[in-house]
Amino acid sequence: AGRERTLIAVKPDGVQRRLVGQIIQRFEQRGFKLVGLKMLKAPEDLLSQHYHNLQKKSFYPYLLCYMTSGPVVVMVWEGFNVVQTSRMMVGSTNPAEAQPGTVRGDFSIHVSRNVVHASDSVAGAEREIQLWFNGRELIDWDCCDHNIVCE
Ligand code: DAT
Ligand code: MG
Repeated sequence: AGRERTLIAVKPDGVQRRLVGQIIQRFEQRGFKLVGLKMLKAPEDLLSQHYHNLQKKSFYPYLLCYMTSGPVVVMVWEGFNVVQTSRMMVGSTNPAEAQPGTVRGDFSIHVSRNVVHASDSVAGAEREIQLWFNGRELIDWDCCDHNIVCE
């Protein structure tokens, strides 16, 4: 269970607003381990696979436009229960409903500009990690406090 992984991405609005450092800091201080990190301008075909379940939504064209408007910072974080915990740290999809203390609840106001992505299930995380990263880009390393933060 300690090796569960999830995909977290700082979306173009988060990069533009220079929130990357603060977002990384939240995951580090919570106790998770960074195992992959890169910045890229996401190609449209990658985004269409990433958001394959939303292609029929009315907002989908705007979503693609926003997600290709600038670079994203994509990360893989590892640790106990990281998928569920990071969804809580990110907050509700609609920032108007996101609790203060969450990334969206602290840094955003509108659903179309909600700063960050987090995988919503373990299976979804595995799919998204394979989509955004190749195996060589994910680093297996031992964090010295592993046995301190997790049994
Ligand atoms: P989440 O990102 O919380 O997993 P989702 O997978 O349902 O949410 O949707 C993906 C993204 O699509 C979401 O982060 C922002 C955008 N989106 C969702 N609902 C929207 C809406 N009603 N209007 C505009 N954008 C929306
Ligand atoms: Mg989602």
